[in-house]
Amino acid sequence: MEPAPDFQVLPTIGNADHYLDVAFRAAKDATDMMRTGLGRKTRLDKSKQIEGQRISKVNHTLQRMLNKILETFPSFDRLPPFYNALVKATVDYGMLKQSLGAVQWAAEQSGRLAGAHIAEIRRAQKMEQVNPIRTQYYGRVASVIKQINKNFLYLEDCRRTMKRYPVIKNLPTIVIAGYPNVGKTTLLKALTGSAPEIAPYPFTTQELMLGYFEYEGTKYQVIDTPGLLDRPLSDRKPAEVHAILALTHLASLIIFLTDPTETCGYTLLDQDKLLASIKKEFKQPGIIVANKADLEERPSTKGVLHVSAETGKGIDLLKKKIQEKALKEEKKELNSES
Ligand SMILES: Nc1nc2c(ncn2[C@@H]2O[C@H](COP(=O)(O)OP(=O)(O)OP(=O)(O)O)[C@@H](O)[C@H]2O)c(=O)[nH]1
Ligand SMILES: [Mg+2]
Repeated sequence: MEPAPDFQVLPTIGNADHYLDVAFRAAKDATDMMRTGLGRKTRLDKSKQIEGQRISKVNHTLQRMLNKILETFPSFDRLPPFYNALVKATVDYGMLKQSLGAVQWAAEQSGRLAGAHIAEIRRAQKMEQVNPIRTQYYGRVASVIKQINKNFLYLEDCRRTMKRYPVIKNLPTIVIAGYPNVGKTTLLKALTGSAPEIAPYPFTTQELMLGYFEYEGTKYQVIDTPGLLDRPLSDRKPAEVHAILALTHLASLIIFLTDPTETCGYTLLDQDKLLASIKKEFKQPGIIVANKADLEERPSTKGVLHVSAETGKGIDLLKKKIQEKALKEEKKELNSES
């Protein structure tokens, strides 16, 4: 996956009145300074120059601000798949594209109107024609900008949502799934040896927990997804499903964590159902890990790795398995590319 785009630094989007205020004020300040420096020109020429400058300053100020909005929103067609899926799950993608299109349109309209009105000022023969032409440009450009006010407001909404996107590093990534209380967070700590970083996930109550470890020279990222991959997807509302499926783009590998002691409060049968439901959605390789091995001796089941996240038993073996699976996955990718 490519590195995360910088959603955190998207600048605040103002409303139509804000952009007009800034542009008109800039024009006024610029021409106030000009008045004294125009020397021996006729009154008509002075007026033409000042009013033409005002139009030009309003236009350039607007275009600079509008283009900045366009430049700072990421190019959605080229987003890494995880962020692309998040955008589609959290905002109205059509409306977002339409709003950016409206900003582009307004910048072009401002330029077109400015050109036409400046040309008209140049042609003016009389003093009293000049001011009304500038006033007309102000009115028309204000109406263009006000017309897209709802788009500014929508872009600001999107920005606030996107600011809450988690920043995910571009590393082989292990996602942990499993019912509440099976020990996901404890396993994350056992693997990474440290307290997890918390990253927001753009849904009210959920956040991601992130940790990192190095094994034989490779750095891995581990993600615990409390509240997301801890129930079968069939129990979810459609909006939640989209957000959860965005996670499928992150994982190089998935750990299905179970608690065969059932002290978590869920039967092993239910836990297996969750595993099956998640497996269907993720194409990545998975490792089934049975936790809390310190509580009771279990006959080892084929293909299941028994560990204790609490005591650290089996954690090194798990790291080795992670490395093997991740390497296999890398080879597969190489082969499919050739
Ligand atoms: N005996 C024992 N207890 C464990 C082990 N791993 C976790 N626990 C305990 O199980 C409880 C739940 O652990 P968590 O790591 O918080 O579980 P979780 O899956 O992150 O739970 P949610 O965040 O609610 O989904 C805690 O009381 C842990 O101390 C283990 O290997 N052995
Ligand atoms: Mg937890």
